[in-house]
Formats: sequence, structure tokens, C-alpha cells
Amino acid sequence: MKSGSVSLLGRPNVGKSTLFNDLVGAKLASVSPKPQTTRNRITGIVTRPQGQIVFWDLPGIHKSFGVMNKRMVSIALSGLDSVDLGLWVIDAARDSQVDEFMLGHIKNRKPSLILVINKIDLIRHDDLFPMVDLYQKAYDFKEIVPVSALKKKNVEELEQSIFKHLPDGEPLFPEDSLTDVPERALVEEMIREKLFLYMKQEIPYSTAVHVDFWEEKKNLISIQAEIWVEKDSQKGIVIGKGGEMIKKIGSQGRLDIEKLLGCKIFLELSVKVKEGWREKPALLDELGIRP
Ligand SMILES: Nc1nc2c(ncn2[C@@H]2O[C@H](COP(=O)(O)OP(=O)(O)OP(=O)(O)O)[C@@H](O)[C@H]2O)c(=O)[nH]1
Ligand SMILES: [Mg+2]
Repeated sequence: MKSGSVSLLGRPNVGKSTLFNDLVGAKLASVSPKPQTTRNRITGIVTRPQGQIVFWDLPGIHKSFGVMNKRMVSIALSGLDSVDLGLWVIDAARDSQVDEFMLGHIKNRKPSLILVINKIDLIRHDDLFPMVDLYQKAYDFKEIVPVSALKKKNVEELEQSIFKHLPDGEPLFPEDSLTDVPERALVEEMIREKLFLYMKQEIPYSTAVHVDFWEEKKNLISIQAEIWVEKDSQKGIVIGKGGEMIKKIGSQGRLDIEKLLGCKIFLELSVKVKEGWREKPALLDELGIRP
């Protein structure tokens, strides 16, 4: 049997979380067109007759400013040291030059890596060859695998490549496990994704979601969650005219949560001002964003 942990590494917005959800076969991670959507590590467990893979979706590696972003990047960099194999994910349409910032981190640590060229649906097939050539010269990858996470193209082949390079070992989790992330944290992610999808400009970056009530009764789970904003002026924007925005976030969030937990959900959202929460270590701890 093969068994090991596999991290998804790379710049923000290259499609790590989209690919993670494909590989795991369930929507656990938030996905949005905005960079820096993922803030924390999410694990997803895949068990096959060949063995077990524990995937880690991670924040993007970027030049970071501010307390929260520095924490996000150190969480992301843990995916270079503490795993059996890394998937360095790049964007076929944008990474025609090797990212020296990423490469610097990689060359320092020399992990086992598969290069995943994602978003191949956006380029011509012929444009792949020079890219493969360039990256092959930059690092000694175990393999280079082109995929389209959005179109679910070549994802099964990627899984086979991963198994090939995993160490032998016994599974760490029971075979029906999907994740070891607490359900509350997954619920927070599903709601936060809607903030990233529907709110404009800087607003999503100023928000966080914190579940503060959870009650299970027969086939219904009642959940109350706070949406944190940094300033009083942002509160009205999240609520929207006549409460329209927060209603939309709640109803779309609820659909994802019901799918994830497999039961009816009663979801109540409120907005709370937590002055400058992104710079406050104690509040980041409370959100579970810990390096
Ligand atoms: N065309 C195309 N778009 C993709 C593909 N994979 C992901 N995307 C899009 O790229 C955007 C970013 O996807 P994410 O999965 O959130 O990217 P990420 O790397 O997790 O981003 P961060 O969490 O911010 O680091 C979304 O709009 C996705 O729909 C792909 O294969 N093709
Ligand atoms: Mg992500």
C-alpha cells in the first residue's frame, strides 16, 4: 500500500483549490476568481485500492505584508517541508516565465515535486512544449503533468502520477474519511467563499466568518455565524440594500453546507465590526489562522 501527504503549492489564483476539490471529489475548499481566497490549510483524504493520499490545500505563496498575510504564507510554506510530495501548480496562461520567488523557496528546501501545469484549456497545445522545457531546466521535478482543473481534464492521470511517487505505508485514516477539518471550519469556508464571490474590491479581504452557535436536532442543524468586518462603514455594504446581500450570501452558503453535511440547515448570519482584526494575533488565533 502507498500512503502519504501531498501539498498543493503555488502563487495565489493558479487553481489550487479547484484542483484540490477535483482530486478529493468533494467541495471542501473555497474557490473564487480573486487571489488569496484560501487562508488556511484544508485536508482532503482519498482512499483507493492502491493506498491513501492526504491532500493539503494551502494559501498561495506571495510576498506578504500584514499579520494575516504573513501567517497565510507561513502556512503555505509548511507544504514544502512537512509532506511526502508537493504539487507545484502553475497557470498555463500566465506562468510562461519561471516564478523566481517560488523557485527560491523551493531550492532552499529541495522537496519532491510534481509540476502541475493547470488551466491548459486556456492555451494552444503547442504552447505547452516551451513551458515544459523551461521548467524542466529550473528544477528536477519527479514529473510534469498538464491538467485543466476547471474542465476536470487529466486529473485521474495526475492521481496515478501521485501514487507512483508516494512512499509505501499503511493508511493513516479510516477508508471512508474525507477530511479531518472540523465541520464548523468547513461551514465558515463555504460562507466566506460567497463573500469572495459576491463582494467587490477590497471588501472580501476585510471579512472573516466565525461560527458561534451550533445545535443539532433530528434532521436539522441550526447554525449562527458572524461575518466580521474591519470598519463600521463596511457593515452596511455586507448587509446590502434591504438586507439583499446578506440574504444572498446566506442562501447560497446554506445550499453548499446542506450538500456537505447531508442534512437540512437553518443558517443565521450577522455582521460584527472587529476593528482591524487582520492585524490582531488573538483574533486570527480565534479564526484558526495559525502558522
Ligand atoms: N480556465 C480555467 N480556470 C481555472 C482552472 N482552474 C481554476 N480556474 C479558475 O481560477 C480561479 C482561481 O481558482 P482557485 O482554485 O480559487 O485558485 P487558488 O490557487 O486556490 O487561489 P488562492 O486560494 O487565492 O491561492 C477561479 O476563478 C477558478 O475558476 C482551469 O483549469 N481553467
Ligand atoms: Mg485556494
